[in-house]
Amino acid sequence: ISITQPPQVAWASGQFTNGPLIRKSTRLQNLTHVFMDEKAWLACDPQQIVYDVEMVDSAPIAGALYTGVTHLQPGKVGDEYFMTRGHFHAQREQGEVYYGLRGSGLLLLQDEKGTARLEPVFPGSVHIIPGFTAHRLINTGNDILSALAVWPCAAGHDYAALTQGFNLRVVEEVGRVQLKEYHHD
Ligand code: PAN
Ligand code: ZN
Repeated sequence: ISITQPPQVAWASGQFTNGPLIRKSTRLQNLTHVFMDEKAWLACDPQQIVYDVEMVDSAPIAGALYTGVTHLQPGKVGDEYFMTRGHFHAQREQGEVYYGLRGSGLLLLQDEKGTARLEPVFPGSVHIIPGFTAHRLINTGNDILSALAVWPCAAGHDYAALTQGFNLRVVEEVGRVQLKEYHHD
């Protein structure tokens, strides 16, 4: 009989201890054409980290699941809040679950017809992301937004399908969170 120590996550911070872990940082320079205001994006520090993903290094064998935490920094490009790039799964039918750990923000969900909706993300929030649904985290708060995700290794990521972007954007106007319909030209 063997007892194996599993990875451990601190719920309050989303920090993992006891790997095996993989880390990836996404900086403003990696987020070309993601934010609405191109001029404002060019004026930002390209090296600034927008989000880090730390995930358990699991073997992508049939039926396996990945677990990872996204830490999304507070900030804006122009008046648009920092957000993840967002994606459909390459295997469109594959779903995912997000759990809010700290901070406050929004989960943007958009189906293949382009219909968008939002769920508030907060410590303890549970988000069932169905298949055929693109997803993106948006940090509308002043602190780091951390959320844990579990998804099938087989799902894959399709970023290219969203080159037209999401139809709904979240901006700060006169100090308040505002939603804007957005259609790329
Ligand atoms: C998450 C995301 C993570 C980063 O683990 O990959 O939040 O967002 P982008 O992948 O859109 O840059 C997930 O949804 N995995 O499927
Ligand atoms: Zn996903």
